[in-house]
Amino acid sequence: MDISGQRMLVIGWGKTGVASARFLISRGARVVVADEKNLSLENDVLSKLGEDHGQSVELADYGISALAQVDAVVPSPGVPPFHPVLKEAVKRCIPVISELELACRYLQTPMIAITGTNGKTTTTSLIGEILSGSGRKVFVGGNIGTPLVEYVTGPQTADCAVVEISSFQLQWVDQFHAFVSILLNTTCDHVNYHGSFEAYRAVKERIFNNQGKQDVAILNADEPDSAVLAESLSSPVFFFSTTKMVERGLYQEKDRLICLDGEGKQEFYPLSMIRLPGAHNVENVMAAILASRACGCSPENVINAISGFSGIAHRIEFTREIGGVKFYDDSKGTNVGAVKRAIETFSDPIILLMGGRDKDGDFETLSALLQDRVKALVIFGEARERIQERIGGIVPTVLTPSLKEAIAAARRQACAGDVVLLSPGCASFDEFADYKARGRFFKEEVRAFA
Ligand code: UMA
Repeated sequence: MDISGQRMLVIGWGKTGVASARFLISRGARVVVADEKNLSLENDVLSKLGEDHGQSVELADYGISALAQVDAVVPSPGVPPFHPVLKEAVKRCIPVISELELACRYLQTPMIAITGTNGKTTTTSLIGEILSGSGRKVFVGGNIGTPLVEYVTGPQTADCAVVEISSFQLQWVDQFHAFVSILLNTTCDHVNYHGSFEAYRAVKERIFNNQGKQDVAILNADEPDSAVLAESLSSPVFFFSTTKMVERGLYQEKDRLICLDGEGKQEFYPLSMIRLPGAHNVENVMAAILASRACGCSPENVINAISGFSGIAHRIEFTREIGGVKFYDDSKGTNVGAVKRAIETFSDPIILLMGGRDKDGDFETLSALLQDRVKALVIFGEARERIQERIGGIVPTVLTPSLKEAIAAARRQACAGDVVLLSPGCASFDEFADYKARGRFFKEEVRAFA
């Protein structure tokens, strides 16, 4: 793909937009930027970079007029597929290329791609740890933080790119290809963006696009649609399961994991090596083992890295114990599936903090679990009325406008032996810049308790 001299419209001036523009400029393209926020490119480093290449980054109005004389559009992941500018671009046959697709067209490093509703970040980080512990030079990025296009802008010196990929990033792909692709699970999420669960699931399955016999697909055998999906793939499929034996892949049997290569060879991994809490993390670890073994890492290196991995921030992260009450930050739990997994991790009574910006979550599917495990529910933020309608009152419920008040209310309700769990099941954007800022705020508040 030769983009030199092409006029490219970048929509969204966040992490992805800035990184995409930098890449496009470095390849000689002319960049036009539009964002729903008012932008000023004066003093912006990229305008300078553009000038160094004999041109400046232009600003366009945030509307269909931005498409004038544009050769292609690069939307940021947060821009939904039904956005009027994208719909119009499709109508006019102007190519729409996601940042991931753009990066893939120039990527010279083999890629391991990880998607799924939950567990992506843990699995991606763990694969990164195993590969670097095995002496490989690794780029770890994508939805986890650094866009892939940023890596592609540089000298591409890694042996392997381990890339967390969201459904948003898979929205506008075509030539995307990874030599190892993992689909961890799919439960209801981002319906307000994709339009339906089916559309969301179909986009997630693009993680296997363009795979062939020399590639590896990794699937969760405990997911209802995996067997049908496996039939449609051209790459060899490795399954993982915590509930049943699999012919090729990894499964849990009592206190160990058994790995079968499909040709009669077996390997064993002790469950005691896993320091992460919850059954869902056993799944994440199994997916990481399969991916690392596909890359040639030795079982010893795999076990060493897993034994040393204690998890990631804001993912059921222990924060503090005060007066016998344990506080956990699961701010990254932005959908109902993640809340379920977080609740299932604990056997102690839970005071659950949920709320934020609703993503059309199917909160009612939590009802039985709330009854079983949750002592009280504190609902906060923009989504509080909707959550109240769906599951309020199943257990004692308190509504508060903000997270700050929710934390104070949870503390009042808790007594020794309880767990206070922030697992919001919603996006953070009503009160915070992102889930990390929300998690940091929770931790600061809890650590400030007298
Ligand atoms: N914007 C528009 N119009 C829109 C939407 C956004 O103009 O319709 C503008 C905003 O004003 C802002 C910019 O676009 O200036 C933000 O773009 P973005 O929302 O795509 O976010 P980025 O900063 O580019 O970050 C993205 C991912 N964000 C989203 O997908 C929403 C980050 O994932 C990712 O880390 C980053 O790229 C690098 O790859 C975050 C996320 O919440 C963690 N992801 C979702 C999730 O995990 O559930 C998918």
